[in-house]
Amino acid sequence: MPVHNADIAAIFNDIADLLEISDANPFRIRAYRNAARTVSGFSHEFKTLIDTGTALPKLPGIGTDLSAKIHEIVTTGHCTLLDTLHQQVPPVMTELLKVAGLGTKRVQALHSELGISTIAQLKQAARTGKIRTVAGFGPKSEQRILDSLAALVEPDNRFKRPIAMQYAQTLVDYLKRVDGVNQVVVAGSYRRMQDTVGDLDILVTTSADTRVMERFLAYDEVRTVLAHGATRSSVVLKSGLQVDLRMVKTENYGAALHYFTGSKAHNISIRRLARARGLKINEYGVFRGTQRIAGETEESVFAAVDLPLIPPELREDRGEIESGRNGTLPRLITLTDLRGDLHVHTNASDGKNTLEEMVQAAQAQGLQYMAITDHSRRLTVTHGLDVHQLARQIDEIDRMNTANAQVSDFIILKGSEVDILEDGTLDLPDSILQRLDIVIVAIHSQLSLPRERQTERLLRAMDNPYVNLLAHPTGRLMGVRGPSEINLPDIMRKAKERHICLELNSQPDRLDLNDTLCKMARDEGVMISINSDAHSSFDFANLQYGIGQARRGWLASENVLNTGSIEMVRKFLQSKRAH
Ligand code: DGT
Ligand code: CA
Ligand code: CA
Repeated sequence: MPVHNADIAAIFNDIADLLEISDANPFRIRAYRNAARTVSGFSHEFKTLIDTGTALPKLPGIGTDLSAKIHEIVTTGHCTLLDTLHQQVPPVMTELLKVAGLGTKRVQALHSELGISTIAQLKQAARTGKIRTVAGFGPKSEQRILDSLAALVEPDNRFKRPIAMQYAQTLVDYLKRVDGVNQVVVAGSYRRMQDTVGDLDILVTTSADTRVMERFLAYDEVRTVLAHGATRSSVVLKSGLQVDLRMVKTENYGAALHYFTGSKAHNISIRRLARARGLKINEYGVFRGTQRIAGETEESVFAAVDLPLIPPELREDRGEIESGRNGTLPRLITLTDLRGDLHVHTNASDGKNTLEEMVQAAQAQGLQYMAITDHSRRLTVTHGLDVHQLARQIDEIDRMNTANAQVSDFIILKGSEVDILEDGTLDLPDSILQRLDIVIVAIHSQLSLPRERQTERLLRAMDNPYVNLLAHPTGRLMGVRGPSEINLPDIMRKAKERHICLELNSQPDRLDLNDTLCKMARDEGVMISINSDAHSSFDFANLQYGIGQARRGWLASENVLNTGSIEMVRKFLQSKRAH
């Protein structure tokens, strides 16, 4: 039974839940919650690292103890601490703790008095006036419970891309090993590179005598079989991820792939085009009357409605059909187009690796240059650099570049990720900013100011003559908080006017700017920079997620600053100082 990062994260979350119920030290509880988040957002499978004998990465909040636990979980499938906690703590009513106003003591009281252990039972008891009969509760607290039950948001069951990828790749490898299986492809939102997926839609082509359906249902990660047929089945994996598998004939492959790649909105528009030509499109092919005229390849389906192949990332009915017809589809950026990374941290602030280690990792990623942009001092949680520390780093980078020049062409740019203070001024003085090659600015506090004030704050920061790049412009953190309220058209106008790049931050729970905002920036002629925001040498792998989002945002290589040579990048960065 393979152990995925998400399984490790689930165990850490369970530990945190149980510690919470037993009133453990809040710091310890938070350590497990943070570790769960870090593990599930990490771009490499721990199992693979351990199986290949790779040293576990240094990750924020994961010290020796948690590393040992990860090792234990991956190699044994269990965590002794969790097993012990399960024995010590009474049967858990963790889901009740999610109801605002219910702490451990009250949950236990409700359990012992009324036998309540689920949200459904709680709701029933509150509705029928039973809660108020328990000592310590009254009609008022009963009403409060009903109110917070109403406010409980449905859990978001979508899976972030890196996690979906880990489940998908293991399953695809498994299916490919089954006799008689030819092609295996994951369609749906997964193929369209969406930042989250609701479920996996897998298509397989096979020879006649394959037992792939049986093997699929027997996959050891399957928890529940929802539907089981000769050519299509649906299951839920132990992780909660649903997977639909469809067997398609080779001759129908293109039509099926197009249909199940979606999006639904795109499919509807394509079918409308077909109808206008007297054709009918479904998952088996393109038909004129009863005659099938296309469907073996996706190209043939598009060609039947006079379109070139539209890349899956664009299939959202956001203008791709018109562009295809006019011959103006963009040549979408690819990972290998990136020549550098302009947002990287080291252990001088909250990164985990040294400058040298980050240089090695960037070169291993195939990059030719990288900007070191540690945090400024305001962000105390990140051990930001003050003027003197930054000055020392600048000297160190100068020395390294000189030494490197003997052995390689790799260039380190001197930079900083400077905090934008609440009034829009910057956390470092111009005297030090002018010594840098690149100045990134970003908001890390007061993310929920009113729209007008937040916009003013950003615009003022962007007026500083040294600013080159606005990092993670909207501040969204998937599953944690939405985007800040800002007037993006105003920000984009200012960016263009002041030669400031907007970032597409590639951390998989940021992906900020998102797809539609990337497209908007492109249409406005604003330069984008796709950066890893690496905090460890493993994080250059984030760039693949940024590229997925960039492609959904219609970006071509020429829209992205760090596809250029170091000379072009320097020219862009310096162009604003000449103004
Ligand atoms: P998800 O799973 O919520 O992340 O999003 P999708 O796009 O993967 O949606 P899903 O799994 O419900 O369906 C996969 C594809 O199948 C979808 O993108 C388009 C196609 N499809 C599903 N239902 C319909 C439908 O009612 N009409 C059409 N034309 N296509 C559909
Ligand atoms: Ca899907
Ligand atoms: Ca589906």
